[in-house]
Amino acid sequence: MKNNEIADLFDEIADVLEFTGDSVFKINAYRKAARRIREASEDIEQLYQAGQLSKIPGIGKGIAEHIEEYLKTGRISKYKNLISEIPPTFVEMMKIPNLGPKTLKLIYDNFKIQTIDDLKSALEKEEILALPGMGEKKVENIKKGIKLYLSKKTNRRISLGIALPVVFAIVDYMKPVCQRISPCGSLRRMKETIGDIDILCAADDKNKVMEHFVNYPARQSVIAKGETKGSIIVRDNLLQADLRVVESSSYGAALQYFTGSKDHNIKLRAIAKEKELKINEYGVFRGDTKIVGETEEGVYEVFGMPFIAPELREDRGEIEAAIEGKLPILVEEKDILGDMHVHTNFSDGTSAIEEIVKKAISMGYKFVGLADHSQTSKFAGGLTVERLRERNKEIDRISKKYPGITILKAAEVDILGDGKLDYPDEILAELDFVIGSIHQGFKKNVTERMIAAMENRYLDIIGHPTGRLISSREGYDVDIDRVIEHAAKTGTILEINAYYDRLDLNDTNVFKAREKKVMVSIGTDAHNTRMMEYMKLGVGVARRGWLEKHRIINCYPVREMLVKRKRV
Ligand code: DGT
Ligand code: CA
Ligand code: CA
Ligand code: ZN
Repeated sequence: MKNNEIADLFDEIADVLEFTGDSVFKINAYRKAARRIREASEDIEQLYQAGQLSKIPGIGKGIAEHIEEYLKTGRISKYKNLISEIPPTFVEMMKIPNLGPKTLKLIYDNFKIQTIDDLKSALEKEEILALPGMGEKKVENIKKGIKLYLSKKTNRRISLGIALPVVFAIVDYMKPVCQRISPCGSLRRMKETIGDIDILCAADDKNKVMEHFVNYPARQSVIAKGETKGSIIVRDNLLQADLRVVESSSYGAALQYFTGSKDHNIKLRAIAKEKELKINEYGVFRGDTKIVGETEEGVYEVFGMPFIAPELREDRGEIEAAIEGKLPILVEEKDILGDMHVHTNFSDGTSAIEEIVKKAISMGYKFVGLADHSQTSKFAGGLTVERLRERNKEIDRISKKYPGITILKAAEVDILGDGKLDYPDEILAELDFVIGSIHQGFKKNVTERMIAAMENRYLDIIGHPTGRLISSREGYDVDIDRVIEHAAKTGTILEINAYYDRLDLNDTNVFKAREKKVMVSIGTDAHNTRMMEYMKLGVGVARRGWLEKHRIINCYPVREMLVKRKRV
C-alpha cells in the first residue's frame, strides 16, 4: 500500500512551497491531501485503478494527476523541479522538530547554511538572536529538536531481511555508473539488524556517481552530498544509505575498512603495527609506500591470512584462526539442498502444496519439508490426525507429478505443557521427520519441557529454540546451554529458523551448538512461497556461527539426511 509514501511526498511538497513562500491556499491543499490519503482506509493504488480517486475527499484534479504520475513512474515531476531549487539536504532538515520551513528559510537566507552541521553552528552565533522572531528560547528549542531528530535516527535498527532487498535495488541502480560496487558494513556481515546501509563503489567520475545517487527514485531525501560521500534516506522504511566513492586502486582496502566490524578492524590494525605497516581505507602502507589496496584478498594476504568471510569479522577469534590456517569452510547457499520447514494451506500457510513444490524446484532444491502445525495449535489451523493424513495423501498424489524432487511429510508439533508431543507416537511414526516447537506457556518450565520432548525418539528437530522475535519479543524463559547440551546427548537437531524476525537460533547460539557438535537444520518457516527466499538469511546466521556444511542436515541428500535423524 503506497498511501503513506504518497502522503509523505505531498507533505514534502507543502514544506518546500512554504520554504519558497508560495500561496497559503496551495500549501494547504497539499497538506489536506496528505492527511486524507494517510487516513484513508482504501489502498490508493486500487482506488486509482478503479478510477475512484475522487472518493477521497480533498483530492482535486491536480493532485489526482500527481498520484497517477507517481504510481506510473515512481516520481512526481513537479516535486523534482521544486526540490531542485533548494539545497538537497533541506527536505530532511524540515523534518527536524521545532524547525518549520519558514524559520529554516530565515536562517538559510542569513547564514547560507547547507547541512545540519551548518545549521548547528549557525545556532551558536550571536547574530542569530537578532533575526525577527528568533529569541533564545526558540534557538534552544531548535537545538533540542536537532538532538531528538538525530538520536531517533541513530537508535533505530532494521531487520536484515527488510534491508537486503532495499540495498540490492540501490546497487542495481548504481551499477551502470561505477566500475565496482558492493554493500559493506553490518549488512555485508549479515548481522541480524542493520543501523544504516553502507555502499562502496569505485569510479573515475565521482561527481557523476554522486549526482546519480542523490537522484535515486526511491530516495525520500538527501542528508549529505559531498565529493566522495553521500547519504540519502530511502522512502518507505526510512533507512539511511551512505555511499562512498573511491579510486579503483583503493577499492579493496576501502571495502575491508567499511565492512568492519570496528572490533575486527581494530585487531587488524594492531597486527599491522606489529609488522610496522599502516592500514587505512586507502591501502596498506610501508612508510609512505602503498603496498596493496586494490583487492580485499590482497589486504589480508599482506598479513599472512587467507580471505576472511565478512560474516566472520566480529573479532570472535577469526583473525587468530586465519593466522593459524584454521578458518572454517563456511556453508554456502548453493550447499542447501532443501527447505526443512514450510507451512502449507492445510494449516496456516497460504500456498498450496503444488505451488510450494514448484517454488522449491525453481530454487534448485532436491527436497522440501512440509511441516504444518499440530492439532492443539488451533489458532494456526493445526491439523487433526485425520487432516494430517489427508495432507499426506495429497503429498503422495503430487509427488507422482514431480519425480525430480522429494516432498517430505513433516509436522511442526507443539511441545505441550508436560513436555509430551501433540500427536501420539504411532502418528509421528508415519512422518518423515518431526519438528517440536513451543507455542504456548513461554514461561512455564520451557527447558524441562524441551528436554523431555528430546527424549522422544520421534522428535528430530527443536524448532525456533529460543522463541525470540527480533522486533517484539524476548523469547522463552529457556536455558539454551542446557538445551544444546541435551541435544548433543540425544542426537537432536536444532533449528535455525530463517524467518527474518526470528533468526533463531541466532549466530552466537549456533556457535555454541557447533562447539558441542550438534547438528543444525535451516528452515524458513515460510507461510507462502515468497517467504521461502529467506533461506539466505538462515545461511547468513549459520555462517556467522562458523558452520560448515557437514553440520547442516539440509546439506545432505534425502537418503543420508533421513539416516541422520534420531530414530534409527
Ligand atoms: P550498523 O550500521 O550500526 O549496523 O553497523 P556497521 O558495522 O555497518 O557500522 P557503521 O555503519 O557505523 O560503519 C561501517 C563500517 O565502517 C564499520 O563496520 C567499520 C567502519 N568504521 C566505522 N567507524 C570506524 C572507526 O572508528 N574505526 C574503524 N576501524 N572502523 C570504523
Ligand atoms: Ca552500517
Ligand atoms: Ca554507515
Ligand atoms: Zn512455530
